[in-house]
Amino acid sequence: MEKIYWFEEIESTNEFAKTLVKEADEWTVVAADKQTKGKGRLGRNWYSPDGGLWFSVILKPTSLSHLITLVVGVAICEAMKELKINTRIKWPNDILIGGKKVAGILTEIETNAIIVGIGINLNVFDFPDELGETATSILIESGKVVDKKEVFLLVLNKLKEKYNRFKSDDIGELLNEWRIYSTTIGKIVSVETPSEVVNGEVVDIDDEDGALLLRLPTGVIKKIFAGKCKLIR
Ligand code: BT5
Repeated sequence: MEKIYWFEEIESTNEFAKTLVKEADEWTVVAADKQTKGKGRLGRNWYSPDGGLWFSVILKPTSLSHLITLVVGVAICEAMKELKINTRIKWPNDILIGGKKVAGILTEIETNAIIVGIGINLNVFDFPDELGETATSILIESGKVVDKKEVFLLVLNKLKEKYNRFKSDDIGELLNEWRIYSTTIGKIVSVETPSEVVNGEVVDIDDEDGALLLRLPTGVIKKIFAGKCKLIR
């Protein structure tokens, strides 16, 4: 059984999860109605008002790999499908509706655990100006207010199902599921990695580690492990 901490307000559920991670059992969950310092990747901010679903899960798999981000993406898309909402995944961690971001995943690898942070814009009406063009919510897309706890349990259950398969080494099939939701494969993209910007066509993701396989204009296939991906066409 999981242990769930649910706060009305917190700085960041990922940061709080970090304070528990050493002693915590797997499936310790930290959730909050609102975050005052929600985090994205690489120090970016994550807008986390009331109405959204913001939570972090502590997992302790034997191999601590970023592949888990892809597995979580599939779990979120499947949960959304049950709500009759079609979502797609932009590698590695953006969940989109009609090209706009509805959810994000922040995977942080600690010494003995992985903290998976999930943010889903559920009942969020509007966004700050800088996100107006790129972000959306379930409420904006469907016109319906959804039950936060119900979506939380749905996502958590999907995550358990996928994670059990991940642990039993069913990676190939999970990656196939990821490919079905992907909006990145076959596209021309520009990827900003920590060290450079690389343009090319996405041919696939790597079966071993989920890295992006990019065909450069020279024809060479380059493996990208981390970065921010912009769709060009
Ligand atoms: C992410 O980062 O997409 C990871 C988001 C993870 C949030 C969860 S909420 C629970 C847990 N606790 C935390 O503190 N974080 C996790 P990244 O790919 O770096 O995207 C960040 C960018 O998305 C920002 O720079 C904005 O451009 C945009 N953004 C910020 N807030 C957004 C929102 N609510 N909806 C859509 N886009 C947003």
